Amino acid sequence: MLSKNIETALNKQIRIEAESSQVYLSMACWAEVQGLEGVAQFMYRQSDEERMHMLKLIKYVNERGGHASITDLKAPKAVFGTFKEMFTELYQHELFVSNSINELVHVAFDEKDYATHNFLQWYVAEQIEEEAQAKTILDKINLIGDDKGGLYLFDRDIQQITVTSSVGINK
Ligand code: OFO
Repeated sequence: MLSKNIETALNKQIRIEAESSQVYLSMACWAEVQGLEGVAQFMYRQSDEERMHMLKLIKYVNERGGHASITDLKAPKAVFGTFKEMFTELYQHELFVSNSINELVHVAFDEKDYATHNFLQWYVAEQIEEEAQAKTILDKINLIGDDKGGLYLFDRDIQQITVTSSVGINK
């Protein structure tokens, strides 16, 4: 059975994962209307993954005697100045999510809720992977700069970008 404190903290994370899904969906739309199909597909996939992260938390809360709350969400940014700006925001967003997961792990530990602490380890590993991937992409974008040809190739190659983290978690 979850304590009220843990339930509230997990519900906060459910909302963050839902908002992450919306953030990447909005990035997918912007990339798509800019004509970068590869980037758009990558963002659509990221958005789906965030929804999966949200669902995993929802199921956990409901199965442990809590009640997952589905709330209204903050509207994501719809327009970006450049692709570099968009990928910088993606990286910053992943850092923010990692922080939030770390805080959650801390709460679980403080409350001696070892089942939740154990459940959250999947998210800890996932964030290592997502942060590494976002950083790899941002490094590539920084190399390309404003070069249109580079961006064209990047759009083609982004489908292949995957970072094998040392943790080796399967999604
Ligand atoms: Fe939910 O992993 Fe990214 O944010």
